Amino acid sequence: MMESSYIRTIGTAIKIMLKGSCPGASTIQIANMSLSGLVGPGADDNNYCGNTNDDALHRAICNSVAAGVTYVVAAGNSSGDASQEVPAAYDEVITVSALADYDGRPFEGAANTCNRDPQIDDDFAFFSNFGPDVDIGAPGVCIRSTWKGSGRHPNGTYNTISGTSMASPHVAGAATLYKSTHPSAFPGQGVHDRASQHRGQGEWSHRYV
Ligand SMILES: [Ca+2]
Ligand SMILES: [Ca+2]
Repeated sequence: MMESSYIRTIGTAIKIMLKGSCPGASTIQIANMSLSGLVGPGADDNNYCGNTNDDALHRAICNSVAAGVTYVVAAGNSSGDASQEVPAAYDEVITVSALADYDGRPFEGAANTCNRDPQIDDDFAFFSNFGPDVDIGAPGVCIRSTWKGSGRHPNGTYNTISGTSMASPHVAGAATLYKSTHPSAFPGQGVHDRASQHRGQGEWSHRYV
């Protein structure tokens, strides 16, 4: 969970990127944000992009989306409504909940692959945020990925963890593939809507679907 100072710092980083002072900024088309900050009701001032509640992060993301960058963000791991956390609450981003899938196949039955989380195959992750702000769900339980370096592995290693931070990169990858074959697709009318259309039958509006 982020503190407000970190949220402001990320907003500033996005603004710097937009100004072109970040190397390679002009080539960025998809951004994954595996992070969330609990801010409570009113986190999203809806179509006003943070201008009515002085939300610098929301303003920065809206400006970036307007410049053509698609944002894919973690819904958050508070087992609550995603509207309480940012950037998950913003309507301009693709918000991703987590589900468990241990075999890449539909229908429950595959065994838990990390034995740490009491989570049934093909079920909504117990820790995942939910609600109308969520656009899509993706695997986020027992996910093996790269991990920051420390101790015996100063240059980085691998780890298996669970969280919506592990789910959003799946969607960011899919959005990147879509963008690669639809280069003119814009975040609002293109990539975002395409992701929402393919979210399946679940509405992701309740704790479990
Ligand atoms: Ca919202
Ligand atoms: Ca499965």
